[in-house]
Amino acid sequence: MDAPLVLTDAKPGYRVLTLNRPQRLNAFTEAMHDALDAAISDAERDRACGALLITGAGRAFSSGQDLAERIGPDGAVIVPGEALERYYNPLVRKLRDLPFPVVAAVNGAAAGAGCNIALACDIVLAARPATFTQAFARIGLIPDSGGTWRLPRLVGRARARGLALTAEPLSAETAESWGLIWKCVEDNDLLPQAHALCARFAAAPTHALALTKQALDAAEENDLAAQLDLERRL
Ligand code: T3D
Repeated sequence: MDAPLVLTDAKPGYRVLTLNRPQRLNAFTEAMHDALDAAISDAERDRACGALLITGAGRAFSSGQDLAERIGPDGAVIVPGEALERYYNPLVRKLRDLPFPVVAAVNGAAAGAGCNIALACDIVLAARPATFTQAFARIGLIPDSGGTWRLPRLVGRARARGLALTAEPLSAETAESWGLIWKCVEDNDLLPQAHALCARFAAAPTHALALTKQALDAAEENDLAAQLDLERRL
């Protein structure tokens, strides 16, 4: 029997989802998208779930879209126009809308959509050897999965352009110093720290954390007056 494409582990108060195609650096296939979507929906339905931890099996977090799935019979690369709307965009929206915090434990390379999915999580912890790469420019694409929206907001115009236009990998240490991620930690500390955070969130008032996520997301668009109103309302 084939191994599950996403491993689910239910811990007290939170769930761990592990992208599980290590031989392809956890590249996303349509089947892995379906498995991840189902696992996230299960977590969302579980009233006892107060946080989600997402990580990758093996030496990478995710290398983005599985490029082998995009090679047509004549060897040409096909990028179906609907792929983003069908898989990546719903995933990003779903992560943002979850009513509890999502922690990404980036254990190794996070490239292409794999990078932007990690950055769509609420808290990004990365192991020191991890890298963040907007790999798109190398293969004639533009950053997707929210990259063009999120990067300038996280690291500013100059760094966003540098990352997106050069497709150079960024070390976890620099990612932390630029404010792209929450923390870079030693390799051995990554999962223990990610679990500790999720356990802390699971013990916290979940609804308040959900509304905090909502307010911080709205702040990306609101002026101060609108944000003060929103804070009062929430
Ligand atoms: O079509 C749509 O749906 C549009 C959406 C697009 C979203 C995207 O994500 S586009 C961007 C796709 N991703 C990339 O372009 C990244 C490709 N991978 C890499 O640049 C490198 O693999 C890494 C920097 C991530 C890691 O490099 P390294 O040297 O540590 O590992 P490697 O040797 O390159 O990879 C190991 C194996 O994984 C290798 O296979 P092999 O030779 O052992 O049989 C490699 O081909 C495979 N692999 C890595 N990434 C992918 C992949 N196979 C398929 N798709 C991948 N994305």
